Amino acid sequence: MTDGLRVQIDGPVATLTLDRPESLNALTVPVKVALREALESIASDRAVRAVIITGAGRAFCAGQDLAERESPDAAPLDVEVRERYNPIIRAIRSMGQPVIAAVNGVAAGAGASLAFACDLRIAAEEARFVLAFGRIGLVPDSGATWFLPRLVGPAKAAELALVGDPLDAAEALRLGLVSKVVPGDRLLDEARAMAGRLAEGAPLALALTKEALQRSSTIDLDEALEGEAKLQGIAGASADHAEGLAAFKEKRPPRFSGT
Ligand code: T3D
Repeated sequence: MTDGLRVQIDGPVATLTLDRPESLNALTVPVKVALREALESIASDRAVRAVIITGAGRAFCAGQDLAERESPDAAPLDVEVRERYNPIIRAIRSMGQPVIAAVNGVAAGAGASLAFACDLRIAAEEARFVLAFGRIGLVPDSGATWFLPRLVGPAKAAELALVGDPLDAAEALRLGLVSKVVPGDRLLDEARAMAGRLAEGAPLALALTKEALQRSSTIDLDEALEGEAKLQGIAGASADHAEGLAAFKEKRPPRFSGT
C-alpha cells in the first residue's frame, strides 16, 4: 500500500486498487506517482501477465483531487497533465501486458480517461462514466479526446465530452465501451477470471497484438498489413508459437513461457 494505491500480485495477475474512498479515489500527486511507478515496475516483470485497475469503495475514480488543486504548491495544469497524467496513460498503452479496468462505480474526469486507456473494461451495474471536465471549465485530458471517439464513435464522443451527461453501465455496454456489466459483488471475480484467461495466453503474442491494435488508429491499411507481417515474423519465431503448435497436435492446453 502506497499513499492511496494498493498493489496486489496474485501469481500472474497484478491488481492495482485506487484506495481513497472518502474522496471517491480522487487522484492526488502521491497516488499518481505511485500508479505510474507500479505500472512501470509491472511492465518489466515477466511474471505478471495481466493487470486489473479498480477502485475501493463506491467509486472507480473521481479524477483530479480538487482539494489538492487549492494548494499554493499545486503545479500549473499543463505541467500536471504533462508530467503526472500523461505518463500513466503512456505506461498503460506501452506495457506488453493487457490491462483491464474493473469499473466498480463512478469514473469521472481523468478517472474516466484512465478507464478508457485500458485495453478492456468490465463494469459493475452501478458504474457510470462522467466527462466532468467541462463542468469545472476544463477540457477532457489524459487521452479522453483520443480514446473516446475511437471507442464509441465521434458523434457519441462529442455528446459525452460537450454535454457531459453521465453514461450509465447499460448504455456503455450497448455502445461497446465496456465488454460486460455484472452485479457489483461479482465484478472482481469477473475481472480476475478474464485476467486469468489472458494470463494463460502467449505473452509475446498478446503484447504484439496490443501494439498492432494501437498502431491501427494512426496508419493506413497498407501500413497495417506490413506491420502485421513484421509482427507475425517475430511471433512466428517464438518458443511460444512452437509450444502452441505442439499443444494443438498433442491435444493438450499450451504452457506458454513468454519467449
Ligand atoms: O491537475 C489538474 O487539475 C488537471 C487535470 C485534471 C483532470 C481531471 O480529472 S479534472 C476533473 C476532476 N473531477 C471532477 O470534476 C469530478 C468531481 N466530482 C463529481 O463531479 C462528483 O463527486 C461525482 C460525479 C464523481 C460523484 O458524485 P456523487 O454525488 O456520487 O458523490 P459526491 O457527494 O459528489 O462526492 C462524495 C465525496 O467525494 C464528497 O466529499 P464529502 O462531501 O463527502 O466530504 C466529494 O467532495 C468527494 N469528491 C468527489 N470528487 C472529488 C472529491 N474530492 C476531491 N476531488 C474530487 N475530484
